[in-house]
Amino acid sequence: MALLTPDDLRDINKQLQEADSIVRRVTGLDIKGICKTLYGTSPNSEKIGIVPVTAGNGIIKNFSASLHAITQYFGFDSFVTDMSDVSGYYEAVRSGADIILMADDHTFLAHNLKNGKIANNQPSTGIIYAEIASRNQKTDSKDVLVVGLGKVGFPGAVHLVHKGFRVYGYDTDKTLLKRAVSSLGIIPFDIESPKRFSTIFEATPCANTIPETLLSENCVLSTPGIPCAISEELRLKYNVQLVMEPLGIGTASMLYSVL
Ligand code: NAD
Ligand code: 2YJ
Ligand code: MG
Repeated sequence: MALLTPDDLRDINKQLQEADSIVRRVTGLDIKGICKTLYGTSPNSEKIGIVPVTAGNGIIKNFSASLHAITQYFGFDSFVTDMSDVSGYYEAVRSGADIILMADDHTFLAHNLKNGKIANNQPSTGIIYAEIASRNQKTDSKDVLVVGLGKVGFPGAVHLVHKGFRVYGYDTDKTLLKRAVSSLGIIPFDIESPKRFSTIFEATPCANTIPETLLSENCVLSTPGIPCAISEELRLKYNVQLVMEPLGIGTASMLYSVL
């Protein structure tokens, strides 16, 4: 399980603003607009309690502060508890939180205490990055390549199949690839074949997972995967429309899904 680092979260407001403007250029909607159409929900003065968690590898510097900045960016009323863990959870509920946000090394959840809905960061992230990819305004093609079919990529692939896309999938783990092919009917993709795509969704923890032979001019690469799936050189060479941000887009998806 790849953990976020304080460095990934540096200047989260700026990263979110930049991601928002690319999402707008690619889809015609901003991140809020994507969330509203995806889940059919809108915020209604919900108060969000962010609880730092010390379990496992412990507090990630900037994590709770970044969630605070992200929730404020999306217009939510939010606060970080002074206490951590169980005491922090108690503090959040006693201070009137409607929604709890908290993460250990394995699970990052949003739990709406008012309606009982709960969201997990990994599928929520896969679904929203897949949704952004599916809204590529610059193409009529129904072909989408999904690279990485794990906890984030698989739910994203499911979403694209449900939306009627012709989904090509690739994962270095052949068992995972077989599972996705048999359960979703996606097309197993040979990463060495020279087919160029206008839309790619990538969710792996590795760098340089997309070879040049798959890129087309102005293609959309929607990727929550850290580090980046392509080099800066390839991004510039193909004018790749890169949607990549470390925490905010996935968090927005979680929050709107529990409203
Ligand atoms: P995971 O381990 O469940 O899945 C990753 C998959 O990628 C695995 O199935 C693995 O076999 C595959 N893979 C590795 N190298 C590959 C390669 N070169 N080509 C094709 N497939 C390859 O991990 P996950 O939970 O799905 O997370 C994926 C990435 O998304 C991680 O980097 C994680 O940190 C990141 N993430 C980002 C956000 C965000 O908001 N930006 C949120 C959640 C997760
Ligand atoms: O409260 C804290 O500061 C820490 N306990 C946060 C831990 C954050 N967890 C992760 O980054 C894990 N990868 C699990 C979340 C999956 C989303 N990337
Ligand atoms: Mg994100």
